[in-house]
Amino acid sequence: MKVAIFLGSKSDMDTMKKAADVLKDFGIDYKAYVISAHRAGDLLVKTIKKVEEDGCEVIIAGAGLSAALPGVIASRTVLPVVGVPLECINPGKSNGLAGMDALLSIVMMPPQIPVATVGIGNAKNAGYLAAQILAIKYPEIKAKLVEFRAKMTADAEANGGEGIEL
Ligand code: RP5
Repeated sequence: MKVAIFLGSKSDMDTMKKAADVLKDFGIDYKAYVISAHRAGDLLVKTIKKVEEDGCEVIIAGAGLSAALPGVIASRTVLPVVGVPLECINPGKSNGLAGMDALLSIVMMPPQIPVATVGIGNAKNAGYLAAQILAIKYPEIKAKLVEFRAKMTADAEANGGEGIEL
């Protein structure tokens, strides 16, 4: 397993699945865990150790509301942690501050313990960033990223980037 994805709650699954989908596209092996930093701190610490022992090289963590999860993980490992602030979508419960609460909580880490924070709900970018970090070490992942970017350029050319008539 190269990447561990942590979710603060099962209610975060739909959004965080998008990070997993990107990893799948690049053939990157991952495992996902639902563990709240606030509700199950001991289990979280144990699981961080376990994923390190299993060879994990990058961690993605998504959470909503006060969103301690990515920061707590970063405090417990020197692996790079990519944080995804989530809008809390919970029918019948408060939806928090539309993700601004989680964004500020995750991005405003104290010095020495960084979390690489992507945009609110942008779990896809967490997947791409994890792939780019791994590409430093794995040429096959780098080759796939280069190919993916080349296709983006070709699509942009085909979609008006080479000039259009208006
Ligand atoms: C956060 O609180 C979770 O990441 C989730 O986004 C939010 C609500 O959690 P649940 O009440 O749905 O478990 O910790």
